[in-house]
Amino acid sequence: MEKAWWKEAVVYQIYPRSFMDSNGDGIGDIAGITQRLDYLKDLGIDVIWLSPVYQSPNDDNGYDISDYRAIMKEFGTMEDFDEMLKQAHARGLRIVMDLVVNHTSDEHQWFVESRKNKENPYRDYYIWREGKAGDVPPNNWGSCFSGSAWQYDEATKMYYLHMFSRKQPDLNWDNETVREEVFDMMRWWCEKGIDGFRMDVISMISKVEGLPDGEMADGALYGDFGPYVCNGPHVHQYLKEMNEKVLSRYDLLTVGETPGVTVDEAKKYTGYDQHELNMVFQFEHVEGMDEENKWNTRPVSLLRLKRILSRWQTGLHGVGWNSLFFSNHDQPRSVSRFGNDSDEYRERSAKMLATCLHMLEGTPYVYQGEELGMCNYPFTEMSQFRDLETINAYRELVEESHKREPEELIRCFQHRGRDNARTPMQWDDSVNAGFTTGTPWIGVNPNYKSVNAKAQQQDSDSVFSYYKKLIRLRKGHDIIVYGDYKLLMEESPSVFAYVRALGDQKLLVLCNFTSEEQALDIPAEVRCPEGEVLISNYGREQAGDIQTLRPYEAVVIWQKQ
Ligand code: TEU
Ligand code: CA
Repeated sequence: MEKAWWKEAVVYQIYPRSFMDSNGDGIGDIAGITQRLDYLKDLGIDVIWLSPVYQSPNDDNGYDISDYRAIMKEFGTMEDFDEMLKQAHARGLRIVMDLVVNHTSDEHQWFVESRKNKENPYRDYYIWREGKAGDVPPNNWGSCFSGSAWQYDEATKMYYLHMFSRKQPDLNWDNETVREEVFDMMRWWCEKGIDGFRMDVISMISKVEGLPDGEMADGALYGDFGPYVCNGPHVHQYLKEMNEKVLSRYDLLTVGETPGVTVDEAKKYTGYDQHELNMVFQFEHVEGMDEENKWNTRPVSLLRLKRILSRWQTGLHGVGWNSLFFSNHDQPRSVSRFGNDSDEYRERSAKMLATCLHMLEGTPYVYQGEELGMCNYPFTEMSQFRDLETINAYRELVEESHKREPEELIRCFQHRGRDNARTPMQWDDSVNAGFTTGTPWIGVNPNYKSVNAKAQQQDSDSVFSYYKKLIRLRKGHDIIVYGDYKLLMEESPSVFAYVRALGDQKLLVLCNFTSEEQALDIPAEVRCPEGEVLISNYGREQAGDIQTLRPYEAVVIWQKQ
């Protein structure tokens, strides 16, 4: 398989608002990131993906951009950005920018013009339609953040489409001028020396012509836009164009965020012969468990997780490339969701999850604080939430439609809400976890006295030290990057076991996802009794013939014939 630096890299995602505040206003900023580059270097990661730092009115924390070539005031200046980029590069760290171009902010100059009148040269930059008789929106699509996907605009008495908030109007990618504007802006950042793009909801940029009504599920308030918006008719054409005009001209890491993607679609986005993107984020393993609605407290099914991840592993092997993640800024904390965040098992299960993920084929992504085993926040009331997805869902489901009970829904938010991932990074045990000297924009998790970076950097047995070791292993063992994958113990609801193979090497990965001891059932030909233990979260030193795994135990054994 062809080698590439972005296959060998580990990416670390920074959510700047919550990473490090350098000036005491309670909001993380770019100078704060620069201060902590040595921490990331110590961890051993290669690439930083920065969630958006562009000018924004912050309806959706920077995912609503009003100027793509300016830095958000709260985060600092373009000089701060240039300095951060320089300092990162000086340490051998690359910077990947978030590219949010399915939509802009409604405060972007393009939209300010577009809404003025129907003849405006920017009118066709966005998706405007007439309503149906009787103040009915053009179709029945619901936005991802509650309510209709259409907003009526008084000035021209027409509706504009917004798949996300009302302040995030969708760009019209069918307009060639829009595409050229986006490509221009991308080249501008590339010329600055950035190292790649994470492309926000890039699977949603091409809508089916005619914008047909979506199917209405039982009890749903809006129609399902999925088939008409995700992986739409021209998305691959537009990405090939982007690749030809921008991406292929620089040495970049590119990852598309692609809601609704299937393995077959992913082959088109990431296929080595397709000339679109390096890899995509798929969501089946984090969202696919939800039959109807993400607001539930259902536990994760390991069988299902294994089935999904294995399908992606084998599906893309040799054809395209996987990205590997259990958390990001839109997901709850991985140790709370897939592991066990009790005092007894938090560290053990955080290490197990990391092992399971980093030994798969693909590029691993570490979300800030995951390397410390940071947990979900104990939210109990609405005033603690900041995320518009959560706040809008409460308004729609409790206050307007009375479909849900307040306490029950808040329990679901506590379990699944995006704010779990957005509480401040826990640097040390001083006030506000060392994140800010001011008042943090969102509450600090009360467990920061025991869960923080400073303590873990000094402790060779910490989750942080374990991540360091995992990341280093990847650099010394090409089988971790390039080996193929086979699932073992397929029917076990408790153990995730797999074997990787490359030439005369074997890598056996054994993970117990439960708090009980589990018996193993590994075929003789893939057991590696003579192998070397590369890493273990119980300090296991000899491979031998392992018969059982202790609670949340993980072990990786490497053998060369
Ligand atoms: O997320 C896209 C997306 O699909 C999310 O709506 C995701 O499904 C949801 O957050 C899970 O509840 C991207 C960004 O990652 C997210 O932060 C933005 O809010 C969104 O796009 C709009 O830009
Ligand atoms: Ca600040």
